[in-house]
Amino acid sequence: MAEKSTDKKKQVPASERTTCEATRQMLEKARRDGVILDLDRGYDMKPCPIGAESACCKHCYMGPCRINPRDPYKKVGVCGATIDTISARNFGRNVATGSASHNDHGRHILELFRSVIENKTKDFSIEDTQKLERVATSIGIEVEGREVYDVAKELCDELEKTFSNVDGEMPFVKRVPEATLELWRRDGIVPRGAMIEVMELMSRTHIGCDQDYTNLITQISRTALADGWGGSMVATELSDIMFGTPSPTLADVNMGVLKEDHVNIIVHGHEPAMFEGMLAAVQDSFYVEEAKSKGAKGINLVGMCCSGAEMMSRHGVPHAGNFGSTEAVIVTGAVDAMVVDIQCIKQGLAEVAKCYDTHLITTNPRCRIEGATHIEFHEHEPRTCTDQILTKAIARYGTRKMPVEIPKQIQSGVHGFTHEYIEYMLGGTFRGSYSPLNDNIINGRIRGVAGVVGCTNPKVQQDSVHVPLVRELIKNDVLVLQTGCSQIALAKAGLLTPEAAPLAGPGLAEVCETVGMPPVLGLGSCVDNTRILIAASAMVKAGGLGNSIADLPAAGCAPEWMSEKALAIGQYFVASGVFTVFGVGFPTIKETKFHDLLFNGLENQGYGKWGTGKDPMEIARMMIAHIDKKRKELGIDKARERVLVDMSDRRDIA
Ligand code: SF4
Ligand code: MSK
Repeated sequence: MAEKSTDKKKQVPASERTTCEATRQMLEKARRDGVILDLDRGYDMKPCPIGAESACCKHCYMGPCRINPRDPYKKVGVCGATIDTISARNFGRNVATGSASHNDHGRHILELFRSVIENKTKDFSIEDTQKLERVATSIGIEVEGREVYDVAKELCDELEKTFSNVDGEMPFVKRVPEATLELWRRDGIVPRGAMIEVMELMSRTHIGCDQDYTNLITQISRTALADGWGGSMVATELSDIMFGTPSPTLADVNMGVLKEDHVNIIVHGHEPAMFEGMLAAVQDSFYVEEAKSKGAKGINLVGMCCSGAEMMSRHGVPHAGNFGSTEAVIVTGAVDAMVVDIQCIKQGLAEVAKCYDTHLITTNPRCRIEGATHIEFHEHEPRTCTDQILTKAIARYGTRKMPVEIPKQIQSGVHGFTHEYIEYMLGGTFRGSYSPLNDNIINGRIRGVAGVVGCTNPKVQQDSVHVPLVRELIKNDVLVLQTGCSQIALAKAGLLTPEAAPLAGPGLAEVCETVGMPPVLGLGSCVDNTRILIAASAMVKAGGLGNSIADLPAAGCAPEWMSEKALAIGQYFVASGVFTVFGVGFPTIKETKFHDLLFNGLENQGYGKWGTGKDPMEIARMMIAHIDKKRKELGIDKARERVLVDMSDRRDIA
């Protein structure tokens, strides 16, 4: 039986759990139906205060050992480990897991790429040969006068090293600006291969191994860089080559994309292949007719979370909501099947799906859930899986028992920006270049660039930090690049349209209006954060803004983060030179040397640094102050007043 809500006294208004109106409605309905969602579980959970600050260790069975967070240097673990060792090891293992997840994803995409070029997988192909050549050229592969197959084969062999190398440097490291790369070489943190970096970090964090936090941080950075400049970048680039590089496309977001009179299938997860397979299958006239024979007007395929963001960017597939809405959307009763692959798939979905008679279907052998139906997806025969899913979803539509209540909220926006498109949009077809962007930064129209990315977290009212933070940044002429669940939060709030340009400060608004672009550019899923890395490198290489990524007037933020992947992403941005602020909280104790290293010391060594804050205005202030500091160091600072978003601005876009 599904978990039932019993303690009504503890419940706060649903509007305190989320600022998303559709999700609020569904949370209220769930409560009426007696079903507990993650949004309530998250608020009701009282996290262990010692664990929250990473002041405990269970790396061996002499412990677990706890340190007093209020007096972290008073006590050590049974083995003598200090708080700095304990928190560095815990942080390192978080980063290792996050990096492993992205690298596993990237390696899987590489395997698919190899099987496509070897003609073993016939349902997918090389869609974008221009991108193939561009990526190959970027790592030194000769393309002139060669067959597509030859170039693809060499690229595949070369990118394999991203995972399997045990020495040398990863292939995509060739894209890193020289000064940044020199810093990594100086400190011995250039990633070799993902497998060895993750393995070495796990080994170094074993009891009685690396017990100097200043030494541990080098392997932590190296493992994180193996994610950003390794597996994640492989995933993004090869997905573009196989499924097409996104370009700006109009797409609808929020639960209003569900249709009562259609068979609704939601795809949620991170790998694009299964979603691509579903997209092809729902167009099969046989299944469309089957759906009609059950009284439906058609089949409605929508996405959620990151694979949803990726498919929205690439094909304009509608998107039903971010991580914080994946359980709530099932409460509509309108979801005939939710199909999942890997990462960020809450186990709680199985119980909620059972309550609302929705098929929850796992498709990947690396992610099965007790209580869900497993129908494995194989790239070489996608229809074996997708046809079964369609049959189940159509049958469920024909026998829908649950009342259907679909929130009306729906918002159009422009998605699908890439670093290639930014170059083209600002530089033109024949002289595509980042120089116009740099020029606008140097002349002060654009104050700087911010990446605002990452998850939602039920510890925080859903979307309540993402939206005001981004509004404050654009108001202060900071161009915002977005990915993942953060992008969906802003899309729901209506900021991913050119019509949002007036919400920006006068300089940024002028650039947006001239080019016809939104002040907030959506770049896709969490692996697509690598698009931000490449854009940052291109800005350095275009000239005028310093020699390394650390010189750029830029900052990053994951305001409502929750996953270990987010920590790996944060660390690869910091190690690449970016000031990166995390909301919600941070798993270190402020008074410790390890915390000081992350939040100050790394910057003194030439890297970026971490920051943390909870209030969106406070986070914006920190990011803008950093951007201004970099402008000053570059000698492009001008006296400028920071503009605060007022109430009338807040009401402009509901
Ligand atoms: Fe305790 Fe040391 Fe074992 Fe960790 S490794 S549990 S600090 S004894
Ligand atoms: S899905 S990692 S909740 S962005 Fe990539 Fe969203 Fe964060 Fe998962």
